[in-house]
Amino acid sequence: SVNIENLNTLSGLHPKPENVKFTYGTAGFRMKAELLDSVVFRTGILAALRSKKLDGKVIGCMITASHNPAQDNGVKLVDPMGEMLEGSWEAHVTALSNAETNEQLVDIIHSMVSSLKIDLTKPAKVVFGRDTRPSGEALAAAFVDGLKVLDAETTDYGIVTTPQLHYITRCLNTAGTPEAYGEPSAEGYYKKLAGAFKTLVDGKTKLSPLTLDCANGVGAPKFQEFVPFLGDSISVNIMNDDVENASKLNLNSGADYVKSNQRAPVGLKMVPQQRYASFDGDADRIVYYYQDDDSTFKLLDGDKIAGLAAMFIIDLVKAAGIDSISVGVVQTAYANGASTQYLRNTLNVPVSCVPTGVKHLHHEATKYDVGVYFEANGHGTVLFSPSALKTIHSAEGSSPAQAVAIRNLRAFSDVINQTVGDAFSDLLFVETILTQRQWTPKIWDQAYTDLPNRLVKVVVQDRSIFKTVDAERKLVEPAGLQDAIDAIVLKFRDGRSFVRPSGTEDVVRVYAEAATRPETDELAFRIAGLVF
Ligand code: 16G
Repeated sequence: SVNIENLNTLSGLHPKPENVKFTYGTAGFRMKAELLDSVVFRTGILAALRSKKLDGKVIGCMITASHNPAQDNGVKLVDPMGEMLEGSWEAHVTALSNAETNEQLVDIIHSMVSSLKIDLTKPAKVVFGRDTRPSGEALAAAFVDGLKVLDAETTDYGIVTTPQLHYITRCLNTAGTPEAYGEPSAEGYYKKLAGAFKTLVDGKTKLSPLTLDCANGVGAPKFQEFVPFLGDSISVNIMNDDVENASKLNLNSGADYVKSNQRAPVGLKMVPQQRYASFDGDADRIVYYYQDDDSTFKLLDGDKIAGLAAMFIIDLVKAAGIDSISVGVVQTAYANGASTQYLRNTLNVPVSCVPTGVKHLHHEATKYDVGVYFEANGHGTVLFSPSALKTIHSAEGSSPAQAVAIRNLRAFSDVINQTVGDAFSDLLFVETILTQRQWTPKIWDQAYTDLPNRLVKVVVQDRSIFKTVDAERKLVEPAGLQDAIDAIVLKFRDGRSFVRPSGTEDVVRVYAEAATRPETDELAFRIAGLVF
């Protein structure tokens, strides 16, 4: 059983703040950093338990609060293949984090051990990393204390992007197997991605430089580190790369800012028809944008990236002569209606809609041979099923053109981080496609025209009374509200609107789209009025 004395001593160093209720949500625990010490300590205990439960498989932990301001931090766990912590364990880590006394903590651990049949004599291995937030170092130390409770073996990967930590976790767990994913280090990651990218753009005319806003986060030093591996295959001008000055993190910059405000980040003077991209604070999300000749700002968001990727893969699979491989796309209700139409009617691919949050999209995407998944906000990636990979790797092609397409498909599957949405990897595959086609951002944008849309936050007394079904597109509670919404939506051309409680903030979100900007604004306003 657990060494109680040891636990009491360590836990005493990380007391739980009073009157705070913690919840492991869509993106782990995330809040003001000063409240997180006990939570991160206990997350360490849980990570060790999870590793023991999985027979000593390596569990990952990332200390980050993504696009939140500098004073926040957070923690999330990574399962062995690089995916998010299994859903049923979210309740266990939530329970541990809320134990008020050491006795309760011990009780919860013991009841997990017995109900989940965890063999405590098994080894535990846990790796961790963090973003550039100043609070990260002390929280990492708290995490290590948690690991000590169960004598877990650990490696500190220091400052890394979230997707790098996911990648490393998968590499460690697959080393020496036929599914080996790569060398478990930042360098191994750079080599793998850069090697595949160079194959994909080999012999093509290089595009004009890309300007990359790194939100003054971990993406900046890490992309700098990446540049030598890419050599002269791409040119990127990095901006918003000040990680010394913590208060600048995500401030008026980054993917979330650009997507929400539909405008350039601070410090950027846009030039028409040039390419721009923004990472978020932990580099797991990206959006592109450009300025049109009439000075309008044009966003190329996760939906546009998904459309581009699906278009390219469908063509490549055809060119390779292996169109037995099916391609599907996964979106959420936030996907622009025009993007869904484009995917279904122009590309003729199946589209599924799932609730918000990367884990839901990721899970659904594994159902396709090649599953492209993106949230409109720029979280996403492309998953190749084991059987699709096998087909791609065993195909030979009966003409030189087919052989080239097969080689490209293989490299494409390597340039894409299969563990989680990854801004570096997404950037490289977008750049691959634009380079292969010699497309400007404007040409990419012409696939379809976004319907005007509006997202409104409504502060309500109790967001837990809002219950949704149908991938969050319909409300079942409060009773009658959905009928009222439907009656209003009907009056708007191309109208669509839904209401869902946020998973990360104490608000309800209202999304609306319609044929024109004024109609969209009116629709959003009227639906918000119903919720308020
Ligand atoms: C989290 C999710 C993100 C989602 C957002 C929705 C992950 C890694 N992150 O940040 O995918 O878009 O929550 O927030 O899953 P909301 O529930 O407040 O609208």
